[in-house]
Amino acid sequence: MSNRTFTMIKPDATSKAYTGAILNQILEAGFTIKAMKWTRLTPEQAGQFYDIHRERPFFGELVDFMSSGPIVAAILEKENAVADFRTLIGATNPAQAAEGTIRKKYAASVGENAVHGSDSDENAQIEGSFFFSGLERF
Ligand code: 3AN
Repeated sequence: MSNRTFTMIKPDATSKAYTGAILNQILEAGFTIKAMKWTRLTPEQAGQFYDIHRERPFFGELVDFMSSGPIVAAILEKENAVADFRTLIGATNPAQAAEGTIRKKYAASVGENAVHGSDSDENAQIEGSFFFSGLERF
C-alpha cells in the first residue's frame, strides 16, 4: 500500500474561490503536501490526463471543462492516502456524496465536481508524474 495520492482542485472550485477552504480541509484531515502547483491545462494536456475516458460520452465536456481555467495540482501524503482521500472527497456525483465531504460542500455536478483524487496507488504514481518532476517533490 502506498502512502501517497494525487489531487487536483478543478476549475469550478478555483473560480469560485474555494481553493483555500478545500486545501484547509485536506490539511486538517492529516494529509501533508509533497508537491503543489497552480497551473492551467491545455485541451491537449487535459485529454492526455483523462486518456482512459477518451471513449466515454462525456470526454469532450470533461476536456473543455478541465482546460477552462486554473487548477491546483498536488501530491499528498498520509497513511492509506488513496482510500482516505477518496473518502474525504466523497462520491463522483455530489448529489450522492456523504455529508461533510469536499464534493458535497463545494461541487455543483458530476462533471464539475471540484476535486480529483487518484483511484489507485498505480494511478497516483502516474498522475503525480504527469505534473511533477523528481526535483519538485519534497
Ligand atoms: P472520479 O473523479 O470520482 O474518479 P471518474 O474517474 O469516474 O470519477 O470520472 C473522472 C471525471 O470525469 C470525474 N471527476 C468527472 O469530472 C467526469 N465525469 C465522470 N462521469 C461523468 C458524467 N456522467 N458526466 C460528465 N462528467 C463526468
